[in-house]
Amino acid sequence: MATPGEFFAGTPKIPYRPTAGPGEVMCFKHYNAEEVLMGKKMEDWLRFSVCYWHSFCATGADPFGFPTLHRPWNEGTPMDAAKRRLQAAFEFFTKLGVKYYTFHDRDMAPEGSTLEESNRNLDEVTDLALQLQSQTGVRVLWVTCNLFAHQRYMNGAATNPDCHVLAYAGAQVKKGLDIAKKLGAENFVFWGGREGFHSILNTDVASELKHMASFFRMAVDYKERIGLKCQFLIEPKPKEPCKHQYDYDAMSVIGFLKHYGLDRHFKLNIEPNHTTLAGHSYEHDIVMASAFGMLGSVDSNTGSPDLGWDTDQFPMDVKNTTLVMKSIVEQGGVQPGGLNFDAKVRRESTDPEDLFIAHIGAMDAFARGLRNAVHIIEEGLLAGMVKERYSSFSHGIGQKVEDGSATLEEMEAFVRQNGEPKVTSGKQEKYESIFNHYV
Ligand code: XUL
Ligand code: CO
Repeated sequence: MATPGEFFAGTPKIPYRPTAGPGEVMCFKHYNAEEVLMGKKMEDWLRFSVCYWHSFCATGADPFGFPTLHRPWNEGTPMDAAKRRLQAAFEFFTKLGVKYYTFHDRDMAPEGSTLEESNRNLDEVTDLALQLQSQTGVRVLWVTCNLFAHQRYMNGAATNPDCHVLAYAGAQVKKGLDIAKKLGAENFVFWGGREGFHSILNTDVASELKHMASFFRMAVDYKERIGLKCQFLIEPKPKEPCKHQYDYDAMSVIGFLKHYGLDRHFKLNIEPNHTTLAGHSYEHDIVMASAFGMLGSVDSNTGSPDLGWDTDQFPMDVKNTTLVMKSIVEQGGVQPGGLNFDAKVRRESTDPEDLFIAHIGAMDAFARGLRNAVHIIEEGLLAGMVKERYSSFSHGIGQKVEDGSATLEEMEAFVRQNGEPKVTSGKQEKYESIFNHYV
């Protein structure tokens, strides 16, 4: 068994080497943490975070096969393993040069046979987490509660037809919020893993949604009472595990929050693999959430476009990262959120160095995306073309539509006076060609 501090003994701190050759994958060629772009360091634009569940808890087991990833930090009793995992994770964060991590309560410490025992486990392991955080300066981007894995949650947590289960989820979130405060988490995520339904025949949709809103209200209330200063985030996902998930995509979550008057307490944590499962393009929910001032954080992963499930791959496509970073830079950054790698190495990627290679590759893909986005924004060519495309809304009748004061009678009078609008090319291919120039 490796001892703490030696889990990645052969790996030094990952350097920035922009001139490294194509086969050199254990260095950054694009991510230069301290470099300033548009007034902000790269590390502050990108705010990278490593996720605990995929990178340190996962074993590579899938519905068809046994574990393939035999991690030395997962050996020993559940509590021993939890502590060894933390040591390994902090060694990894530090060597990778990432300042944030994310975790579920049940990744951090094993569930006990009672709520009290689970809470004691969490207290004990998070004491060590706090110590490692202060030794290394690594911080918690977000905490979340696992309200989907245990059997009690099979029919939902906040939307369970049995209030006893909802109460259990509430008790778990109460502790999760205490832990978020203890560790100084900057955000707290709710992913409604089992909040949805498989059959409409046994489901009272209106009641379930009302209960979910009530649940969120209790969380907001408790957060305020304990003086927890972090951003609440909801993570949309359209399917898996439920056939229909209530938090289908960015717009359904925004609609839900506005309907129940909760929108000022929450933002969204957008995961592009979930966006593509909803049938949208990679960047769609990032753009939509940002347009409504609701983009809080990003679970930066990707799926396989040819598969219909959540493969949680590391994001390596520079066109996608450019589109994401364009939205983020245009809204002035994503803080206190960040780019959390909710991504797992393939079960066939069995070498410990694959964990580094995957993160480095994805960080470089986002660094390139950031550089591209900054070029696009600083040169302003695309923005100028878009502005021109909408210029009819800056004066006259267009201005009245813009500020919401126009009437249908005015529309009719305008057309009587001006006749048929002229045909104007959308120039999509021109935009695409210009975009390609920057990638
Ligand atoms: C599930 C998923 C979760 C959330 C946190 O698809 O993305 O890991 O990010 O519960
Ligand atoms: Co996620």
